[in-house]
Amino acid sequence: MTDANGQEGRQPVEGFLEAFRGARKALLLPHDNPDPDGLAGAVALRHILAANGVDARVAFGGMIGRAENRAMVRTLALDLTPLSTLDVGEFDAVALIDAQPGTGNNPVMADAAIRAVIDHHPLLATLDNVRFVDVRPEYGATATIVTEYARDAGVELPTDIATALFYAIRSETQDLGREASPADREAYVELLMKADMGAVARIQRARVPREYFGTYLTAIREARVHGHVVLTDLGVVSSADQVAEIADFLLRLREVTWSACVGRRLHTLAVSLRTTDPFAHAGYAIRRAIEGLGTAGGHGTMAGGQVPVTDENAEEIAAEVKRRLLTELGAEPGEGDPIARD
Ligand SMILES: [Mn+2]
Repeated sequence: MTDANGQEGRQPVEGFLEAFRGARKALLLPHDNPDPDGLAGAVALRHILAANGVDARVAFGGMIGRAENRAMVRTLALDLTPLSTLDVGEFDAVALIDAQPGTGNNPVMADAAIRAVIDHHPLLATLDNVRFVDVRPEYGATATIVTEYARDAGVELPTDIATALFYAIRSETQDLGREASPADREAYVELLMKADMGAVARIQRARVPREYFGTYLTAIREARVHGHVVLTDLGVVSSADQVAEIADFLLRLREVTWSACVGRRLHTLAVSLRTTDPFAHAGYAIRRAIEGLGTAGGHGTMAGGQVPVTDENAEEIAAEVKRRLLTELGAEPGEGDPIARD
């Protein structure tokens, strides 16, 4: 392993801690509308930093929308701060967790202020100004990287953090079945022995409001099959997470290899793309599809993007995004076939 400074023969966690040496106020940021992987990774890194005498805050932009993710924060009493209540300029050391500068899914567009980037999404740009970069696209979860840090640094993980990391790997890799590496498997087993499985069950089976079922109703009613692609439009959503969840849900349709979902929250159109093809590049496909309209990033089989819209142009832009997605994926244009009929 070679760390960000090109130093061989030392553990990545040493480079991470080195990057934070002398920091007075450290801020750990997952991507906006954070998922369990970003949240667990950030919270565990805070614990590792604290064990090394560095105080850090975990903040997030957007909202935590998905019922399971809210249950995770509540059940494990994760200490998180909404970014809107902070002045990022006050922090002299910022790390991005499960995110990178310039992808549009985090508030940091330039790399100058960042000390560390820890992520498993393919690197979009060289981060010359970042002191420590640990990006491992071959890993299924950022939580795995952080679990290794704790192991290598000899930092004991308390039950709540171990449970968060365990749930993160489980949800991010769909129980090690999606884009998981041997390292993910090893971390999963290690964390399994420490995690509170009762808490995991409460998170995974989180109770949901009626609106949740309405979202599925809309998703199914609006879904159209265009050859090997199923595409749906949720209209206005209450969180961007719903768009990702529905894209995962629709990918179970047997006859397709791609699923796509769009939904609008306030002045952002969220776009999610999924594929069953392990050799596909969903991240590149979505970036090409929304080029010039918005920003996007992702892994091989899952990707997401966001496009700014106004009340006036939202429908027109959603239509354009859907058209471009179908073209990009080589799907049949036109109306498509409804997936279900009354
Ligand atoms: Mn992740």
